[in-house]
Amino acid sequence: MRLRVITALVGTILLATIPVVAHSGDEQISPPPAGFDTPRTGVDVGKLELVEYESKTVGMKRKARVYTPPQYSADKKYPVLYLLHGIGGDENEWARNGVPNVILDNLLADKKLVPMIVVLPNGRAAKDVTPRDPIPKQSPAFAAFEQDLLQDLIPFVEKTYPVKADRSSRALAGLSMGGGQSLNIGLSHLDQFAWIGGFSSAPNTRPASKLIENPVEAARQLKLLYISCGDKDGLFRISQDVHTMLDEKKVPHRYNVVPGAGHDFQMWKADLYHFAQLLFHE
Ligand code: FER
Repeated sequence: MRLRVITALVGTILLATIPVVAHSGDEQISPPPAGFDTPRTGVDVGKLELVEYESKTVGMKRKARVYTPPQYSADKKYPVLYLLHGIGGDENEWARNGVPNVILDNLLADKKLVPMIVVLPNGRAAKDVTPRDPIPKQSPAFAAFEQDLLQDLIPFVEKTYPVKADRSSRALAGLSMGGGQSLNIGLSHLDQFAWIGGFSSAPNTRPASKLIENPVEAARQLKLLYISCGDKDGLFRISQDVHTMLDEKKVPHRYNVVPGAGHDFQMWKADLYHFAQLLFHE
């Protein structure tokens, strides 16, 4: 509850303080159908478990949640989506406010999803930093997550679960701070991630001009780059700048601007619904 209040507060402050320029996306993506985030009777359900892994980066055990789909079997091999939270959250934020398991279970039941494992990390890689700390104290911990993810969490997941451990089977996406992390880490490690999503990305996003070193190579390697934001989100400018840069550098991407949407889980649940369906097709 407290995290939800913080996220709502951050959203409200952002709405109130930063002017928004009206802009529409290159393509209209229809909103999810009613009930996409509601448990349905007769639908097989996946599991959302809590795991701990040893982080050499932080020097302690750290927690993550892991979604395994219905009919999960160690005899199969699954692609993996790493899905990151925002400034007020941790490994529980998506589970608490975004019902990712319900959205994914429903998509699977409708045969709109490649069965995948989804890892929900704690993107604040520090011993003593909490969601209550001010942004300047939290930001370095969100930046340090790059090493934790690449050196500790991904190796743990690949040792522990039956997963396909190649870039074409690895996706990275997140909301707000997690969107910034996904763009920063993903676009500088295209050898590790072929599918990248930034949902309502925050000011931790590198300046657009610094996000992509080699546009030709990025265009060749990316299987999906998804940028989204509500046009009533105080952080809209960040996604607009990324989109403009990507157009200028001719890097193909999906740009989803949602008219009227703000900085909240209604937006991010819809993002997960759209983004997940695009993943892991040959
Ligand atoms: C900021 C405003 C918002 C910022 C981060 C955020 C790094 C993050 C918001 C969120 O995660 O919801 O100035 O600076």
